[in-house]
Amino acid sequence: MQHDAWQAVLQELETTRNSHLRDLFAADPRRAARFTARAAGWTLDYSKNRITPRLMKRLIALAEASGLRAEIEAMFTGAPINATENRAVLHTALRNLSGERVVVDGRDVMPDIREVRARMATFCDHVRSGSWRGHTGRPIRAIVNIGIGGSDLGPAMACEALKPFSKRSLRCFFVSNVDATHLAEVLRQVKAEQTLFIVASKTFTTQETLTNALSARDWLLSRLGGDPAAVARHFAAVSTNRERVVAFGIAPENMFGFWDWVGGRYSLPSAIGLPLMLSIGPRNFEKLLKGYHAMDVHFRTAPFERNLPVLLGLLGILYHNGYGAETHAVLPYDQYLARLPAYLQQLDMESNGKSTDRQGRPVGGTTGPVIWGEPGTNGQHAFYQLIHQGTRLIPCDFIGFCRSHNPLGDHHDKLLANFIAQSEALAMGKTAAACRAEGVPEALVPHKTFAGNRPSNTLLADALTPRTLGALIALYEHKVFTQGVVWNIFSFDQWGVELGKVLAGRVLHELQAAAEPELNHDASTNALILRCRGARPRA
Ligand code: G6Q
Repeated sequence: MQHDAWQAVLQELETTRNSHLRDLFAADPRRAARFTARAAGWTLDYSKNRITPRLMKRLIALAEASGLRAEIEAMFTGAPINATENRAVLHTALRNLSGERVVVDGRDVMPDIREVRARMATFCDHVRSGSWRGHTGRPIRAIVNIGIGGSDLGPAMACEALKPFSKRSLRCFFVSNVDATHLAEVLRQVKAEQTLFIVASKTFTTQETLTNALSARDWLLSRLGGDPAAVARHFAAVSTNRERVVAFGIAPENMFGFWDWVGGRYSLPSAIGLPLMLSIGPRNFEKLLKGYHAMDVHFRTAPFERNLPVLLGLLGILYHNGYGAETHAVLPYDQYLARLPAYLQQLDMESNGKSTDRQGRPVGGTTGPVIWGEPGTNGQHAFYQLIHQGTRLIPCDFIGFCRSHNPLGDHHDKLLANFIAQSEALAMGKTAAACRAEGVPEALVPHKTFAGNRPSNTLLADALTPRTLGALIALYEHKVFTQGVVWNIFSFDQWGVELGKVLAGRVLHELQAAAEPELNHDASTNALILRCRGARPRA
């Protein structure tokens, strides 16, 4: 981290370390307004953080000293900022609705993006209207996306989030795990003649995805009379690797491409979003892109003092590096966002789970936090105890909506009441004096006292829509980017994922070898391989 600017943050932090949020609110009637910012349909209230105006100034100065402004421009304009893979990072071009050119290696990438999106829209219209027929002449009723990681989590999360906008007669399923149970349980719920498989893989080399895709193809052919021509009516592919898609047997006209400058975990607005477009329709998909774009423009142009991604990024750094917080909880108060924590887990932890800086040296402090969470109010009856009264500091993001898609009785008022009350309780706590005033027996006072001063952000929008979802995802993408810049790490590679892929290939070979293999791993790994070989069914 930029040393002097960070030291200035730490110095200022010492002056506020002993201030309680109760006192900070009492001392400044304008605090909530002062620490509220808005963009792209979202309001961020960050007043329940351990901050003062002076501390925020120092944090903003840290962002400036880290060169964030120039880094943002470098990303948006296609500089090869994914340096270890020598690639541009242009997920923002996928939702660039401004009409501006985006040039990579001397070529404007926007016409290609628009061309693929138009083909996706035509394909989706055919499938949704029923004019696309399966091999036996029946319309499609089930979409099964086969992909993993970045080729799964985004569309899976977004299909769930935007269910109210979906075509209910077209059900979407997601198969990611190489564990056959995942595929088998999905196949039990669909009919071959009415199912469309989307094989989603940027590289088209991923073991899990190809294994599932081959098994799905066998299943389909076994049910449709074995005619290989059926594959063309029931399989589409999303990939950057045309050759391998064709080698798999998927017709090129059913392939939707994207580019190496789209990282897997940033790929939802690319063709990887095909299952989502099938589910919610091209017009709603366009609205999702508008939401992304609105947040992109905000990130690129708003002063850091009012810039939502920058603020969230800096506040995270305050807790992780200034207070030693290890984790960060994401708490959506909307059942449709049930998969958001898992999605953000990958986005954040795969991007910033790095211990080497951009110069190849060990990083000075800690980087990417552990991201976790569950939808409210379920979490309240499970792990919130630890957030309220445990020994760890856990910064939280509360995410909620003023209106519900299911306005049933007073459910939504109750949901919102919990949403609001939890951040209040975390910040204000409950004093021993308040317990005594309520007549709590003296022996129980320590147990019923809440220290409070536990920080949180509140993110609020009118309703969960394609637009607000797009803006929310972009908000977190750019938060992660901001932190990566300040930590001086590369956020867009994932060498840790690659190593696992290579090692699994070697062990697989040893598990399947007919003759007893010579094992040269550590003793534990050797023993595990032998144990599993011993339990294999004999041929
Ligand atoms: C994402 C990662 C990783 C990737 C999967 C699937 O940023 O790179 O999660 O998305 O490993 O890769 P393919 O799309 O190439 O199958």
